[in-house]
Amino acid sequence: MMSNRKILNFIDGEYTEGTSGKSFEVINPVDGSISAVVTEASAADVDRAVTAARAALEGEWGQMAVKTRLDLLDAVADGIMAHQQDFIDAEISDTGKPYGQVAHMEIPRAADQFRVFLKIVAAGGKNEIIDTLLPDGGVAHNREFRKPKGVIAAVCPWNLPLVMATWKAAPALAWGNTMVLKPSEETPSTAALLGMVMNEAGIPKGVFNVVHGFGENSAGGFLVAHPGVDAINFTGETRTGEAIMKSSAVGLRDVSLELGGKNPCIVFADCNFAAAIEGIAKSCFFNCGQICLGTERLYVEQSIFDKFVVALKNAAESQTIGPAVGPTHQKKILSYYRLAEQEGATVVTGGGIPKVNEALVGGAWVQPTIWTGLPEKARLLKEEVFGPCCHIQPFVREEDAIRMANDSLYGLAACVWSGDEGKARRVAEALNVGVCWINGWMVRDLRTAFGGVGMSGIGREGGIYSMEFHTELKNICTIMSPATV
Ligand code: NAD
Ligand code: 6OH
Repeated sequence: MMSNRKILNFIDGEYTEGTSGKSFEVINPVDGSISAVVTEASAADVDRAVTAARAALEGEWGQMAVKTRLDLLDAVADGIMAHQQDFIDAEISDTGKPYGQVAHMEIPRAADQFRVFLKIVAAGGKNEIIDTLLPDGGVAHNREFRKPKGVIAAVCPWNLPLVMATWKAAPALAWGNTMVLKPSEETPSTAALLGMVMNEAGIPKGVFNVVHGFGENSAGGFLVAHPGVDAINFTGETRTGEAIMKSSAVGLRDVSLELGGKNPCIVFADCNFAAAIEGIAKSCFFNCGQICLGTERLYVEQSIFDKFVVALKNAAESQTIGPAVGPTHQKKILSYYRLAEQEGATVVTGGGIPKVNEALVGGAWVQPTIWTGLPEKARLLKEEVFGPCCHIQPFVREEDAIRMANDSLYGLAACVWSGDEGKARRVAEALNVGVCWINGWMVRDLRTAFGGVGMSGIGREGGIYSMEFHTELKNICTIMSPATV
């Protein structure tokens, strides 16, 4: 069925068709129907968006009192919640996610992100004053001072569309920058709605712009290559991150990269078994496994291995999950399901497409899947699937579990389940990741540092760490005459 929902670029405070004359379709992954038609931005449209962002920075937004700016962002948070039903409908239509997840977690968190960052800005930075004693008896006061970085390009993935868009927009705007956002071509709807909320909240035109399209030779590529962009904030695949980093080298623009993961989870026999199964089922299957923090490699102490495999199988088979984001990603997940079998895995459960009723057969459905029996060098244990699946490996010695968990080029997140706090901490400290949860998963305090090591990225987002990326630090050195000291 053809949708008549049309999604436009949002440039300089106005929705616009742009100049490319090109458009593309968004597929509803629940049944394969067309949910929207999107206007693709041309290089000229991207240029207009960057130019508008620059003008806003040099105009009203740049001159605005910080308190006024933060009040406007508070109104943006309220505006998201005032339009929450529109955001929920748009997100579900693009992603096929379960209603409760979008309504109770993702949309409220998007609004909250504005509140969290405006509070951090309001609380003030960690700027230092250093006094230098001068030979003439005077003193120089060195005061650290932060300015907005400038025009920020934010390029987002499809797995948590509004959460990711606002995770980028809230700190960028709170620290006084302007921005151009490029949402994923698979999930453009909620970022587009954000333009309306910005206008209603009274954010000056040009501060927040949205351009739609693909990566290379399209809106994403045009945006990251634009010389008017001062810094690029990217979340997505590692390969794309590498391409974006190359782009950012031209003109020496700063870059923040939140990339993929192949996250391990170590389960000791002394864990709270029921809590571990419940938490691990979530970390493997939540959001159809399409979450960078999700678990794909489990290392389970030998003495509980058989019992654990049966219990996680039962948990997997009772999951209600949405579809993958679309047919292309569904194919990618299924190709890994085939690879697992080619590499000799035992399929504990799943491994294919679930039976769905006739109206949904065109959807991007995949089964929650568990494997055992792969050698550690198997490709399946090295590459990110980004689907609802995991492999379970037994271990006997703690050091072997740590070694296998760390045998990855990625290093985003990990989990350790154990009733022995000292052991759990010791293991957590030994894992090469940006975040490690002990006896839980995905507890996110937005003030904490978030990011990965190795192929999982560069830089940290969250709390005061977002300030580092979104501001330029300068030193203002005032030389006081001896008489005034
Ligand atoms: P992707 O890299 O394919 O696309 C992300 C965005 O980059 C899209 O908007 C896309 O259009 C754009 N893009 C692609 N090529 C580009 C180019 N050459 N120049 C500029 N822009 C370009 O990622 P995805 O498939 O949307 O998301 C899934 C991936 O994202 C997974 O690997 C996942 O682990 C990762 N991810 C990481 C985090 C994190 O915080 N570490 C969070 C969410 C997703
Ligand atoms: C990636 O898929 C998940 C990202 C999550 C966050 O950025 C977060 O802040 O929780």
